[in-house]
Amino acid sequence: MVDIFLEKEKLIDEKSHDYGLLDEVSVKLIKKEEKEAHTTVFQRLAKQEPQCGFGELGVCCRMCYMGPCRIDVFNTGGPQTGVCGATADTIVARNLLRETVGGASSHVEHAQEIAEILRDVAEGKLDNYKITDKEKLIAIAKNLGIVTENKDVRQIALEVVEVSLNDLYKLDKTPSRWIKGYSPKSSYSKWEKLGIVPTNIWQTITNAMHRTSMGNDADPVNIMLADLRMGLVDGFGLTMATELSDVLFGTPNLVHSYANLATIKEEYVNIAVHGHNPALSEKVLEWADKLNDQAKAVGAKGINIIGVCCTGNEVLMRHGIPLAANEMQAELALITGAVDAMVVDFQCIWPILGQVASCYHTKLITTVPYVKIPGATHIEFSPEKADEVAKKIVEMGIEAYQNRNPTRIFIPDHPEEIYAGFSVEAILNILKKVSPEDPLKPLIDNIINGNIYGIVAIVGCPNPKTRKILFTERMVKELIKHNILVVVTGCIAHITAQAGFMNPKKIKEFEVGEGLKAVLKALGQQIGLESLPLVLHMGSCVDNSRIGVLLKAISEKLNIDVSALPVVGSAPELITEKAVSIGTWVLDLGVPVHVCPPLRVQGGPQVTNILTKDLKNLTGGELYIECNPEKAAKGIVERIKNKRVALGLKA
Ligand code: BF8
Ligand code: SF4
Repeated sequence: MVDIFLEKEKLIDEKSHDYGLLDEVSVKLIKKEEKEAHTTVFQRLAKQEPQCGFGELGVCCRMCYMGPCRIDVFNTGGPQTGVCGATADTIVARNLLRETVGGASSHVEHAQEIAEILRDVAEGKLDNYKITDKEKLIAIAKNLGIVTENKDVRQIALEVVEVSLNDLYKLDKTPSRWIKGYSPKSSYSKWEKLGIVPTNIWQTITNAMHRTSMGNDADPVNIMLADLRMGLVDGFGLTMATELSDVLFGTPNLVHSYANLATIKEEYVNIAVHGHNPALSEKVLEWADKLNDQAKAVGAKGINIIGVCCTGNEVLMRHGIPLAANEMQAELALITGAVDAMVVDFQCIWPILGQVASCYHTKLITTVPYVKIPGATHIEFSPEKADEVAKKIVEMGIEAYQNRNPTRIFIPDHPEEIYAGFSVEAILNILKKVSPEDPLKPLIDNIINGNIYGIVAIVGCPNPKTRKILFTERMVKELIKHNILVVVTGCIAHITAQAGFMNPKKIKEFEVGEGLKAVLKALGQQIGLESLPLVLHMGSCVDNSRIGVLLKAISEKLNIDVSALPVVGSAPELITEKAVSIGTWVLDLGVPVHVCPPLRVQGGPQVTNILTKDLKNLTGGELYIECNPEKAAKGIVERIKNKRVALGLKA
């Protein structure tokens, strides 16, 4: 067992002061928050400490009212089972599966909402959205095995939607067509052998809740198989959400923009879009444009939309909207005193925002019937009312602008320049400039010759526990020294953008392996940049599916197993159940996954063994827990080296 208590001490040891290694501007804003809103994330975290060791190890069970039960994993004479007889491994496995359900259902419901918009557009019931990327629609149809010849776009869209919704609810026991169509062949055949390919997606979720309730599945191995199946449900949700969003809102391409809280502009009406669903944020953008003159009429220079968390990634990738704040910085955006409205939809929206917004003139607006926050104004969004709602939200921002308190405004200087928009299509377009017939060839050749030693996908969240030691930045710095191509999504994309890794002009400020530097330079120059950025921004958390699409393409082109590729995933600052479910899907694909803070499995030796050892022989995946950034980078590089050696490549 990795001693998480020791790891925790190490985190504390590395604090240089109260706010750890956080930059001066962040500290200034945090102090302003402390003074004006009487709360900060670090204070709230400190009040929780020491956090419950049973919870951290995953051995607390509250599935029934004979409990809550907890297991003494250190054998100091305490209980070895719960009242019902459940062992540590049973409890750990059940808890993990329920976490994975939490994440997977978030992504699946997100996907379903997008699919329903596409259905209504194709049926002619909705005219305020449209099919923007027809080529993408046809590509999706082909992946799903739908014949597209001699069919018009609406017909194709309807058939794609039918397959999508049928996957969710199908009554026959055939496997999900999305999972089959989008998964690497070698991984898929392993899943078939393990019997974990889902059929009806919603039923798979219901079953997971059922089997983990009291008095059902007590076999840790059987529960872990259900967990791996839930990872595939998550992959399904991610992929469907991304692909259908591209159809409706466009597939991202290279964009130039700026990152950090300095993108808030004092003379403008600032409206922050926060959450995950582009169906809302796209409309807010549209109406901000239409009502710009209205903002000027009240003395502003115009309307400035800024992006928070994954919605920020969505609108950056498709429109170049500035990437202002990650999930943890959402409250700091309000502390600037210059955000006039913050509109949210679902996921990763902290309840504290209601309290903090109430200390300023800011209007916090919730829009989803199942996501309401005390202190917020609720304006219910639905695709039919999208224009009306978006217009009202923008108008509320304009009105609130007039109530600002100028004495409380503090906006940092120096937005960080960034290039983003690296969808798989965008990456292939760049590679096509070098090799029009076979775009993957230059990428694969450079992996083979070692210029690119391996690819690491760094995904997930900004955990205040790891933010203090700048975990992500330190790990990325180590990886790029070793010629690792880093791709990012989610809030990690915000972190790396703010740290300068997406600014080609800053490459010289970092120690970068010569091979990687040369490749990025050569490819960047194909598109008029001095180099590609050190870190490629591939989108929001659902856009992890883009990484899956790329892995499928590479593995099938080379005809080798995904688990053999020199590729590793990492969630170095994990917060949410969604990050857990994404990680499970990546393990399913056969890719090693690094995490910190430790996944809550270490109280169950059998479950820990399955994830860190046995899985290598099942899917090829491997869980790797390490909470020191430099050591984590070393462990990741070692894993890539082993894969290169096994492939007979230069190590
Ligand atoms: O889905 S990275 S904190 S915003 S969970 Fe949330 Fe984590 Fe951010 Fe996007 Ni993803
Ligand atoms: Fe305790 Fe078993 Fe009930 Fe869990 S299900 S709370 S272990 S009695």
